[in-house]
Amino acid sequence: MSKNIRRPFRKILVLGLDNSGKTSVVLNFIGKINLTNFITPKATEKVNIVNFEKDNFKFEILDFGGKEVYRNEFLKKFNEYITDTKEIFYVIDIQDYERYDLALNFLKEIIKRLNSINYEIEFTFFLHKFDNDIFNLTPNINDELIDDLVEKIKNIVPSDEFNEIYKSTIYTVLDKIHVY
Ligand SMILES: Nc1nc2c(ncn2[C@@H]2O[C@H](COP(=O)(O)OP(=O)(O)OP(=O)(O)O)[C@@H](O)[C@H]2O)c(=O)[nH]1
Ligand SMILES: [Mg+2]
Repeated sequence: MSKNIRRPFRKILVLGLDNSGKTSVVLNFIGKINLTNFITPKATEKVNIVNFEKDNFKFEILDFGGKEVYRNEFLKKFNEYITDTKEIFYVIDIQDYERYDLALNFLKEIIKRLNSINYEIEFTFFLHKFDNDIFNLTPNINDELIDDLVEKIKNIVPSDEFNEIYKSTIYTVLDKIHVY
């Protein structure tokens, strides 16, 4: 007899702008936390599908390319991609504060489409690259800026669709700080 145990299936879409750290978050999630994996990941083209088992779940993770062309392609084929999806990981590069609005606009487009088909989903947000204090490259990032970003996210996403908002960084992969 085959040992084909049916595990619960969980499909996750990983979305956000280009260079926000989506692929790095996925590598972290699937346990590839050797730092060399994070040094020079190639920009994702279209979408990369990762199948993975963890905590008795079978995960199918769709790691999308975040460049404008791929974001538009995703929105165009939204209904196809969303089928069977339980959760969206939405990744925002907190050091890229000049593109917060662009990141929020893409989020709005996703919510609009979810609403139009009445599709309920869980969201987990990664306020990623939370290591500006380590390198001191982006001193403009302060608590006020982050609080404002969190408020804006909460205003866009229906409260019953919230899972969590994390601060995350590949430099302390085991240290996720729960902020909501
Ligand atoms: N400082 C810092 N850099 C990071 C972090 N995570 C990823 N990076 C860097 O950010 C760049 C982009 O990371 P990716 O994971 O490829 O980003 P992506 O969102 O998958 O990009 P696309 O595939 O183009 O959409 C890489 O140079 C990473 O090394 C982080 O936590 N902190
Ligand atoms: Mg990528």
